[in-house]
Amino acid sequence: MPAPIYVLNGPNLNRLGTREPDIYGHTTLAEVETMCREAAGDHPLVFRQSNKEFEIIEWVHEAIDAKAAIVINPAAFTFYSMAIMDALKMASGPIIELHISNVHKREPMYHKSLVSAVATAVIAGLGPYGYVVAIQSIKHILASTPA
Ligand code: DHK
Repeated sequence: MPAPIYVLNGPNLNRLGTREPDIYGHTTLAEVETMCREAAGDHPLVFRQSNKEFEIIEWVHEAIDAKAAIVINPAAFTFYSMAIMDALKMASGPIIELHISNVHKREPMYHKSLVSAVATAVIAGLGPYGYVVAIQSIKHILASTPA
């Protein structure tokens, strides 16, 4: 059984569906999780969200110990959490940084990600479908990486 893909979500993403729908749309986090599980197919998946930075860090450590791939939407932590960046630096597997919105089209405070420097790839602006692309990409990377 392959290591699960860890999909980790940061603060306020639990409010998807009603949170600034003009930016994030109307898809709820539960619906995003369903999309992720459908995209993962038989590949095991861990899907979590927290508003607490320390929890996300502990889940990154858990993924690292499982030698798992990580899809992470750090949300606002993207731009100032050196702690999450430092945790991700320890990962041996692929990391995809994901944003529902195109953060580069938004206010300047959304333009400098601390996570991008340690991510394998960045997906931003595809809406919730970006999670599907991220999981498909992780599966492709894992399939093309020698065991
Ligand atoms: C989600 C958030 O909560 C914001 O803080 C980020 C990201 C953008 C998103 O687009 O998924 O800046």
